Amino acid sequence: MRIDVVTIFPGYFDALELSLLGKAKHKGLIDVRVHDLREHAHDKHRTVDDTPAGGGAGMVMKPEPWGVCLDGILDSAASEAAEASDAAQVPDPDPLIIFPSPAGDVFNQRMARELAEESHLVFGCGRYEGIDQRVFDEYSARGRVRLVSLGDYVLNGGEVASIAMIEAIGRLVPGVVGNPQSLVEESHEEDGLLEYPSYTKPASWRDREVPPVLLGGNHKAIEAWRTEQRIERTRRVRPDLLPRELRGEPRGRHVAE
Ligand code: 6GU
Repeated sequence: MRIDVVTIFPGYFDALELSLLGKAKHKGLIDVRVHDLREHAHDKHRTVDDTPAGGGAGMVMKPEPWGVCLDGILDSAASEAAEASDAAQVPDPDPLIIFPSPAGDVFNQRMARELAEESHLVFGCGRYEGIDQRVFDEYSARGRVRLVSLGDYVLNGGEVASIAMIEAIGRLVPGVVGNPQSLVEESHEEDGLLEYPSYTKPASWRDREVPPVLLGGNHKAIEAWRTEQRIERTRRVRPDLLPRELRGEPRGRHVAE
């Protein structure tokens, strides 16, 4: 998977070198390319923002540097796809451009799974006052664009949101997570219940014991305990995630997400 990021703060994305995602980069499973938007601002001061048309507080990102930078990414994707199809490989579908925005569709595990199927994602990180609307209009007219939000709160820009999405998506790319079973057992996968609590050694720590069932070696009993814990935890903190048949409501269609 190729991932391009457009930002005025490339340093944020140094974090992608760490841990699993860094390994995936080095293994060539995920090809992350970070672009400094300012390098595409061609005036003396490398200006990327200006006052809002019609007045109001804050600044709006100017369309021209976005146009130059995104055109460059789309052109390079098209020429790499042409080379790849010359080499008799599958041609790349159009990249999907994602603009992190509190005004977007809310990101979740289902969206992460969908996006992990893409071969090329472009993250356009704006500051929260926003990017000139014509940038969205231009690239929506020419290809696929999505506005995606992390949830109902405000960040200063799209960088931290992009990193979160890249991590959630990247770990679903085959080969990135060593044991694929660990992807299945997690919260929000399969049945949509939260995870059970985990313990390790020592069996007693500060007079706090590992639940005896986990030390008893009865795998049926362990599985039953874990399921009960997942249901109770979900009921307590995220009742909205409980499947209908566990909600004490009339039985109906099973909704896992
Ligand atoms: Cl994706 N961007 C910004 N700037 N703020 C957010 C967000 C995204 N999601 C929640 N708040």
